[in-house]
Amino acid sequence: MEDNKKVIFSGIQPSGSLTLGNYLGAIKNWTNLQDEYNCYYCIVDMHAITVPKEPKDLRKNTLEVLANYVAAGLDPDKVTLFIQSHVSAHVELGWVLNCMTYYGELGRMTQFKDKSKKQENNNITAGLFTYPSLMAADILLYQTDLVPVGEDQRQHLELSRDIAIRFNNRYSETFVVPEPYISKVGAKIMNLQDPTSKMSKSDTNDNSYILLSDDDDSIRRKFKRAVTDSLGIVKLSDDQPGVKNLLGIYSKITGESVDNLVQKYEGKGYAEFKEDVAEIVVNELRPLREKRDDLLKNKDYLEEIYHKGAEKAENVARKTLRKVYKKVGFIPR
Ligand code: AQP
Repeated sequence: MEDNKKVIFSGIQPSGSLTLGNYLGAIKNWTNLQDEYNCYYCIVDMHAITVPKEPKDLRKNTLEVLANYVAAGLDPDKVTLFIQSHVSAHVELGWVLNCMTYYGELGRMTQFKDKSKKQENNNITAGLFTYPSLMAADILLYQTDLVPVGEDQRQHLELSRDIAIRFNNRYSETFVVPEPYISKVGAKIMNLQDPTSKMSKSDTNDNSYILLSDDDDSIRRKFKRAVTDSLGIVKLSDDQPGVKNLLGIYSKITGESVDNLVQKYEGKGYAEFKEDVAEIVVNELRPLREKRDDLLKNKDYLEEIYHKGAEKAENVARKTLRKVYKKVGFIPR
């Protein structure tokens, strides 16, 4: 890895099959960064257990996320691909940062508020509450300059920055303070049934999301059912969140500007527009799905990738952790 390159860190939870939101908001952007930056892309399995998970599903989803990373074009020889639970420095730094994060800050996180509402019997775990300080540890361990995430993660990243600044002020310069790297188009892909909330892999309504594992016909069916409005005009307006979302998806995949798309669909109804969006998504996801399925047949290769990734990540993470332990006053072993 070259030292003069800026460092990028990002990750995805193996909390289910990945969605078009994870792909367009995260992975697709990551592939464009791998030559210019020193990139760490993690599968954050420890974050995934902040809400209960079946062990066998977690194992399956973890390998699937890795296969999706590689299928989407991330080159394991250029970037560091690894599983969070393989590098114990994440929880170790996570604990130290927990002790520097305020209760009030964590309580203000909108993801915590949203996810805790969905928990049955009010069984909200401490892990869900302190998720952002573990996320701060993930990022700060690698002296990360830039964090490419979707708009939905901006608030967590702001908190990571605040924690880094607080630590640096209290103990002297230790962490690089990371900046968000959020692309404008496709920054937030919305739920197809309720376009005012984001598309999420843990949603219970199967029609609300497009999964990277969905077959062509399911994708077409879901777009056909996507909620729009009764105006019947394809234009970019906050009053038409469903149409706006479909325009964003179309534009993000093809690179065509939204203005061009609005012109193209002038005088045309939603049916044709939705069919076209569906075809674009089908053509984008089909090769990815096929490659992903091939990779999943080759478990040895996937294992080789995550072993090598953990080793590389561990070396860097330990160095930061040693520095942190010394600064807070822990006696070296
Ligand atoms: N709808 C989205 N639009 C754009 N980006 C998105 N991301 C997630 N959903 C969208 C981006 O994907 C990355 C990984 O997210 P994550 O899985 O770690 O957590 P998440 O944001 O909580 O994703 P989900 O799909 O909503 O998972 P669940 O349902 O388990 O909570 C991040 O970069 C995120 O911005």
